[in-house]
Amino acid sequence: MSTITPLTTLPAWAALTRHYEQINGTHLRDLFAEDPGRAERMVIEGAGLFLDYSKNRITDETVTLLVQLAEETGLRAQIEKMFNGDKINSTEERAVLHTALRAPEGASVLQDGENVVPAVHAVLARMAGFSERIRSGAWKGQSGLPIKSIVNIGIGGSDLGPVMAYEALKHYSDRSLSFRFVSNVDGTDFLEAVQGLDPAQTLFIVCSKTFDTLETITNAESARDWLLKAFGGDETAIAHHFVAVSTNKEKVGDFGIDVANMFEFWDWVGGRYSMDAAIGLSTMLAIGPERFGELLAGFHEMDVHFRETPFARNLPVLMGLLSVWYNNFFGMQSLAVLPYEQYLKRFPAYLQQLTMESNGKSITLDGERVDYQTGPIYWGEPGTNGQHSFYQLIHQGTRIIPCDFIAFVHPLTELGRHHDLLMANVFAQSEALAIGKTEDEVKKEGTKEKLVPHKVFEGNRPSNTILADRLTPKTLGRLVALYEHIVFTQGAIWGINPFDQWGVQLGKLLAQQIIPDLENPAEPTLRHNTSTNNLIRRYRRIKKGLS
Ligand code: G6Q
Repeated sequence: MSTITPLTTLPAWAALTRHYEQINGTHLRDLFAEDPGRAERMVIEGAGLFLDYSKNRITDETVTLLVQLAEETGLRAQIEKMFNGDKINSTEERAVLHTALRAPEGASVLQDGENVVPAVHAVLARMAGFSERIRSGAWKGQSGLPIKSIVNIGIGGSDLGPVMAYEALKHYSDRSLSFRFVSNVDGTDFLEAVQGLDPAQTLFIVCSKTFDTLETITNAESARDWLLKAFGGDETAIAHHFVAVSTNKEKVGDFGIDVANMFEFWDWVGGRYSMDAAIGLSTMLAIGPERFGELLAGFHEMDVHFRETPFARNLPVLMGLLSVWYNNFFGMQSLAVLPYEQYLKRFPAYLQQLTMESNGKSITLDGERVDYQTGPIYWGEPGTNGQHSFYQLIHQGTRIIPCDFIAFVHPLTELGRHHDLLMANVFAQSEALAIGKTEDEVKKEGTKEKLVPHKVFEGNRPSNTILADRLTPKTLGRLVALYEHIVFTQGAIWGINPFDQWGVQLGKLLAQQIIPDLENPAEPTLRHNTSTNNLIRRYRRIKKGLS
């Protein structure tokens, strides 16, 4: 029996359905023409970010109704539950406390009656001490040489955050150290990552919450072999060249890494919410402890904004609600995140996991199947590159794709006119999408009759523009936390659990069953689906050189 009022029976849902009928036929061109104050009114400044949301297919009434929906679904109470350490990840019976990872020293966040903040800061202090030793050259490899290359081994949440943050903050990184990231079980990933590295000056960080992930353990074993080969099999080298980040001390020890070289985190931190836990060790090594502290401060600023700001002025709440508006009422299926900042080139990939692993669910917290759409498909690439590839579909395709443009007033690297040109493009794109170009306008340009329909831009394509001052560690923290809380807002509206990932399990289990079928020297009896059986037989046959 359901204990939660089904989403589609809420009064705000019905009101939004009626409101959608009224607004669907309205063009953004008219919304702007009829309301001169729109652009000034529909902006929010919060937690160091500026959001212009005026180019959305909304009126003030839409915002009122969306906020009403958030109230009726209990978003406010859900937010408090998260911050207070309630076990809101109900299918795994865990608290969801990534916000405690960036709580300032001296704050109190209770988990099962215990304040977790001192433990968080104790790990941060150990990470800082270790980072200083590596960065200063005090930490020596097996042969007495300082570390020059750091290889992060991890996958999913133990990889995407570290890679994205390293790329995003490269400007602030110690360029005398090189950083590489290995995630895929495809051996090419490992071999390419260690290509040209000197084992005597290489440090591996094995990042795994569980320390039993097939890809990570396989890569870590290959790393151990690679290192030991260079040191004639002397296992004492491991302590100088391997550290671990995990919640699982026992397995770290079993692997052969000294637990003194392990940086801990906790089961109340989800993998995709862990880049600001010890999983961010590579980030700290790259930018130093002080700047890592600024990153955490940025996250925390957004946490406070999310928790304390009224919904209509709350960046993550409003952006989350707008995505619900498009996803559930307009039936738009995807959402593009388009950073106009080359350093954010891995940000869309990072967001794909954050958003889609979190809200790619079809069962409510009550165990009922949803009768509405949940997580949209997130994707994107940095501008202006994307403009010369997939933007065509965003401008003139049959599907409408709401866009989040992210841009910065100041570039990190000054180079002639480049930044003004970049910014001119981001401003131009959102205007072209919203306003478009009418048939009359195209004709007035003297366009040949038969080309006119091809050159018409419908417009009415929605977007948000986030304009920040400069990409600093703090701003990155604010941006990541913004999307974390957008995901939270969406999940609360849809009544699903954004913090589990059961969908990843089935494929993992099946792979485990197939491994012996591939490695068995004798012909195995295959009991899979017939297509899978055929593929396995063909693979075995060709691999053995039989055709
Ligand atoms: C993230 C997911 C998943 C996880 C990886 C790696 O939220 O749970 O992407 O991070 O499967 O897991 P380990 O860190 O346990 O190796």
